[in-house]
Amino acid sequence: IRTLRFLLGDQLTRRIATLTDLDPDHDVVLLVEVRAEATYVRHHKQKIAFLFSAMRHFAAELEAEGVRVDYVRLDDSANTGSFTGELMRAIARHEPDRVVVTEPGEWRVWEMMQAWRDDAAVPVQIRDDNRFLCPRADFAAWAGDRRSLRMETFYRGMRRRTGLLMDGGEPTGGRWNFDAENRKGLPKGHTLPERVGFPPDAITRDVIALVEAAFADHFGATEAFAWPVTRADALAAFRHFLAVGLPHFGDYQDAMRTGAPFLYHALISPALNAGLLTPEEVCRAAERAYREGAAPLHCVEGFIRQILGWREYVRGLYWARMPDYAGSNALEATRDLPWFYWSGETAMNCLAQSIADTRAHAYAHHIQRLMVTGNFALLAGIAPAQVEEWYLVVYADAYEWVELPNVHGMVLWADGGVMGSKPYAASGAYINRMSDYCRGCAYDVAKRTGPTACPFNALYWNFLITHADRLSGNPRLAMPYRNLARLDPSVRAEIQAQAARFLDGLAAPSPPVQGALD
Ligand code: FAD
Ligand code: DLZ
Ligand code: SF4
Repeated sequence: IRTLRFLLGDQLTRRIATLTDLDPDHDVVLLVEVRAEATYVRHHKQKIAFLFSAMRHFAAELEAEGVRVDYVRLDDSANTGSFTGELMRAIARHEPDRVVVTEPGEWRVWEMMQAWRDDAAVPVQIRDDNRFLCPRADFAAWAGDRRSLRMETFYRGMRRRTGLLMDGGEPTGGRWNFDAENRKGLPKGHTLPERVGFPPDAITRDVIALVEAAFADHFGATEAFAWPVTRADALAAFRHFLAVGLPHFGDYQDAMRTGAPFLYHALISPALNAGLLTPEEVCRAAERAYREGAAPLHCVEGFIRQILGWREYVRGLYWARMPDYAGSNALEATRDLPWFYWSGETAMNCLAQSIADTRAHAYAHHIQRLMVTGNFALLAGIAPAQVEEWYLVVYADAYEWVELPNVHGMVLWADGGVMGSKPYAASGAYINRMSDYCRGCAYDVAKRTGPTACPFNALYWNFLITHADRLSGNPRLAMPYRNLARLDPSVRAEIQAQAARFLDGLAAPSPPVQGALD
């Protein structure tokens, strides 16, 4: 064997750097299902099933093309359970001249790869991940050692660099950003499109059975599994989004509705992150939809900004600032993650709904992640590492390169402003404006204090009071701090007492444990 090409589970594209010079006559492609990757955090069962199924389908496609594939299954008796163990075993098995891999999506695996270079009996070549539109080195050069890095500046550079939504040197439509038009709530009675689901085929059913047996104690249900696990199905899902979702994507991007986990979102992040779709092709297709008159500019710009802007930006930031990035805790948040993040057992309806969606689908859309589960964790001062682990576990699209900046930086402001100029703290009024959750809630969103008051309200004011030293001078928070200053000191004290009572209650043992102690 000339070259052993080791493909990780989130690198499932024929165009990945690992395979560009593949020689079917002399090379072997290695894919491995390993326990360590499924358990370094205890991923949602659907995430593991999605990835194993996508890996098995991709391996079959390579084989159909005449490529020699060495596929190690989770239940193969000699499986050592880790990337390193399986790579070393495969080197012994095939005796290649060299190993080729593409850089991974997580620092943890990057460190493993450095060790392979030292320890393997043959040379190990690590290639740049050519799926991203901004190479790591280019982002690092842009970032330099600046303390704060704004997405908007980066995004404009990426528009210029790729020519996406550009007319000559100018942004199409004369503006870079149509975010102000992307904040509508859903009108009452508005009918939403159905999700295009992909019911499990025989391979996915096998994998689900394997996951249910091997990872029985992991979070999440598999009954509603409907993710596309091949490139062909991922393309079909994306085409449906282009026709049905994109024309409304911008308008209702921030809306939330009970029993409607998907709204007009694209549902492509698991496929995109695993390699079944490429960011460039989905951006180009969205632009084409605008040019052909199939979707309005503010929707297309909103969509392209998420991928060309946010997605590339968080990936660049992750690699430019790791490993130190994960260690900061600017707001000194230390509270334990409440048990209801796993059980969904809370009277706060917005949280219960978002967590139920997450458990059923390994998915929640952006605003649920940011303004419900995220906002609560920020206001309640939950320890960043615990919140980050939760987000890495529960979503089918979660890898540290994308999860960490979103949680550590955007949601928790634990980086002290590298990513966002201010924390996204909000009271119940925001959730009420953007959703119908409050109508079905045991709490009253209009109240700040008292036994039925929405907890988000006291927590929000308490958050501003607690962090006044750090945040009150921030010009983007001038208005909330002016409102706070207008509150009568007795009202402030009442709010603080309300928040303290609520937060003390969070520390209480979860209901089943309480039952056991009685
Ligand atoms: P759409 O809403 O249809 O958006 C289209 C695409 O834009 C997404 O598929 C995604 O690739 C990209 N995108 C949108 N927002 C972001 C963003 N903030 N960062 C990076 N890409 C973005 N996304 C992940 O892929 N993995 C994660 O682990 C992840 N963790 C998140 C954690 C928090 C706290 C928050 C606030 C956001 C997180 N996101 C993550 C971003 C975003 O919520 C998801 O990408 C999106 O919900 C995926 O669903 P979709 O494909 O329907 O997205
Ligand atoms: C997430 C994941 C899981 C659950 N299992 C595997 C696996 O068995 N084999 C594999 O190659 N990759 C898996 N992955 C994805 C890896 O964790 C991912 O490649 C790294 O986190 C780097 O991004
Ligand atoms: Fe959430 Fe408060 Fe609304 Fe209940 S009232 S759904 S807790 S924001």
